[in-house]
Amino acid sequence: GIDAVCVGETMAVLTSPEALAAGTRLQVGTGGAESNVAVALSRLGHASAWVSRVGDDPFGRIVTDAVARWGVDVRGVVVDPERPTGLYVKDTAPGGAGVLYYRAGSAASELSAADADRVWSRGARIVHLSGITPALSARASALVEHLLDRRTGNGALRSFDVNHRPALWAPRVAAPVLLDLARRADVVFVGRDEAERLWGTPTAEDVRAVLPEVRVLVVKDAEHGATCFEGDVEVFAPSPEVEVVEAVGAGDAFAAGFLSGMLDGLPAERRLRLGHAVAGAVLRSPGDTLDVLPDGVAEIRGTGAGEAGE
Ligand code: KDG
Repeated sequence: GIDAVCVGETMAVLTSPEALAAGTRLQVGTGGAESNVAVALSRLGHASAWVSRVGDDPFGRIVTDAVARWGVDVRGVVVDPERPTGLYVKDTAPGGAGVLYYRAGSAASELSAADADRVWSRGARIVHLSGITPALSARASALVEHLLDRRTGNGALRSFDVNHRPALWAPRVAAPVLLDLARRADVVFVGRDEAERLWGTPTAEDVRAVLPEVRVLVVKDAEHGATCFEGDVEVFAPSPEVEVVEAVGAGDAFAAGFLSGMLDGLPAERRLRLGHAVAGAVLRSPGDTLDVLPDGVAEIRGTGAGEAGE
């Protein structure tokens, strides 16, 4: 069976090594928060699938082929002949425009509760969602609500990365929606600064206070570390030092490492360390997606050479 199904929009990413200007050459890549998680889980040896919608255009084929090449099952991706694949431009050079979205009216913005069957038919142990999808459209938001509804899905673990994207919706609008969705999930990932911007919760403990019922809550505090709350237990793991090349996708990699640890039944501290290790690999690379497993993963999992004698 499948270990995890990740649901959400993946776009073609257009990047340039220098700030955008007339004549700049752009490179075509692939980026989507949820498919990034699926790819990293596959890299970590789990059976993962990605469910979404793409346009019947070169970009849709490029992103679907890329995710498939990275080892993810893409049979749940529907091609929509009427709408285009979303695009985003990453202009992260100094003085650059940052991230620009061209995704309104995209094929994936038509995701709806009608897509839920393709998610549940995989019988996955984990369904991973993010707060990007409810910002795409009312119907996409309804899909997320439907997938978080405990009356569906045969007890699959619901994982939700809050992933507030200010370019899609203002904090004031997003805050109550994202809090409500997070409350329904079993595993929640949120950035400390993100939670503060949304819910006015400055510390990890403050975040726990607004999400007390979530089974496993992970609050990530950038280069400082991450805290996992599970029942009454609170575990902190400091972030390793990393020379950051480009940060986009690191949160997805963290989620994948942590979820990998959940699938393997690792204790919280090792799950957090695995998240940090996998995120570190994406921080050190210009792409959004995990390419090569970083050193140290086997040791954290307890399958490394150093553990052989134990
Ligand atoms: O988490 C990384 C994502 O932000 C990036 O891959 C693009 O999915 C994306 C989004 O909606 O921002």
